[in-house]
Amino acid sequence: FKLELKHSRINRIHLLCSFINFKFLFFFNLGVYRRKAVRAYKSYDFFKHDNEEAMKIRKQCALVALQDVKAYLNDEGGQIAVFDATNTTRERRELILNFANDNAYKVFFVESLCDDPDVIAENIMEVKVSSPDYPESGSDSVMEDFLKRIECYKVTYQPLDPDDHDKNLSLIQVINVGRRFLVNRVQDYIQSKIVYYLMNIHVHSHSIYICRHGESLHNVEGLLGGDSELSERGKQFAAALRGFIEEHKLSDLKVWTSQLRRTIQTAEELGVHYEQWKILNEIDAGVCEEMSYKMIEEKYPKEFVMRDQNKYLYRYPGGESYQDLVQRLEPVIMELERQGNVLVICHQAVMRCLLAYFLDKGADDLPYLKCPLHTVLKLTPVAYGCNVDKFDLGVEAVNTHRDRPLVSSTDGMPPPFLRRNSFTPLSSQDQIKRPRLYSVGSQFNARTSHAPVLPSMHFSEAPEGVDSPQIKVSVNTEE
Ligand SMILES: *[C@@H]1O[C@H](CO)[C@@H](O)[C@H](O)[C@H]1NC(C)=O
Ligand SMILES: CC(=O)N[C@H]1CO[C@H](CO)[C@@H](O)[C@@H]1O
Repeated sequence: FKLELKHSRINRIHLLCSFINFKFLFFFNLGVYRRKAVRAYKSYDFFKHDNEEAMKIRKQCALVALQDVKAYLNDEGGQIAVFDATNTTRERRELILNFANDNAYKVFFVESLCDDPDVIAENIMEVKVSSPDYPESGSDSVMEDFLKRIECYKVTYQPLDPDDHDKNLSLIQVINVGRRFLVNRVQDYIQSKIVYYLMNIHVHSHSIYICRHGESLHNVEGLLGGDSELSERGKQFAAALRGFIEEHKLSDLKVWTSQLRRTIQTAEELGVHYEQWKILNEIDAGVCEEMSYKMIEEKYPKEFVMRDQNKYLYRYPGGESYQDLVQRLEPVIMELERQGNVLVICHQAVMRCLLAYFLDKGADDLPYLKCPLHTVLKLTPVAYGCNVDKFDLGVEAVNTHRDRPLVSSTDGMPPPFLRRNSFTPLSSQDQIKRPRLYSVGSQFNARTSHAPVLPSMHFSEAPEGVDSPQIKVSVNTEE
């Protein structure tokens, strides 16, 4: 039967898609709509199929979400929408297929099947204890509540049937958290890409350690790029990093570097095996390589201003932009998702991109993330995000961070010409997984006046010992 363990995977796919921005993507999580409609989630009672009011609310939530999907895809340039719900009946799938058919959208189903009790228990602990449904409960009661919730789903659940009834659908079944996969009728590039991600992303706990190389001679002189060697303090950092690895007992650790001397020299000190990746090399500053910011400002004043205007999209003449870098790093990110514990010794711009991926930062913030020298970040992906621990190894280094400039230089002036790359912004502001509720008094109201409305539902405080909460529903349906 089905378990909601897809969340952590889908979350990661969402991250990756929006990160490498091969398409826009928005996330419609029915749980979020439901939580919005039902402010206080009480217990598994809500998920009983014979809880009629609750059933109505869930259906209604689905219709509202589909409406939002439509607005997103038709009017906002969206290209992929993830409709994330436990609608586990043929009837509900039919509803979605008809909706897609009416609007000429393609549908790809992702189903996570899980019948191994150990996997289920582990998953509940990992994924659900940090779920917004259970903000404060202890883990025992969460386990119990969620197991009951699974029983509720089981009553109505009809799995996809790729051998017969659903043989014409495009779908992937992920069986027991990735032990097996069943893939049916993949129609296009995006779908095959999604299959590829699903087959590679795992949900075992692991940590990714990221740091920059030790301070280099170019760092000391304030020069960009190049391929200089470590400074004395840089070498001290490399030694400190060795101590760090020993102290944290990171014995099964994989170490990756770029193919530039400063990262390799740092890794050499560690006395462990390491791999060099060319695609981890620092952003290519083109004609500005081995120049200081001051030199660039004097020699290429226009370039200097353009970079400040949009540091993410700006591409150095003959070099790269942050956007290029993000594209270049996709294989590294995929491999980081596949691996266990990894230490990545890289560079400032590269580290910013990797951080932005794991911390879900947009194009605006990415080029300004603080990644000081001689500091190790430990990233531990969890179901609903990523934990970050920061370790300053206590070896001094120059500061290579340049803050976001205040936008005063262009006061009243038309902004100078911006040289554009092929234009695909990283991610829209509005990408967070929350319902948009167009139907509730927004600008889309007029156009979608037939749109369903999210019901509002009030619980009167249930007295102690009363099993199911009193539910008052005001549902405005057109059924
Ligand atoms: C699958 O598609 C074929 C050809 O379009 C059609 O004849 C058949 O009825 C479909 N099968 C199902 C189970 O929908
Ligand atoms: C568990 C659940 O929500 N089941 C519902 C899925 O969708 C169908 C059709 O809309 C409903 O009838 C089920 O109750």
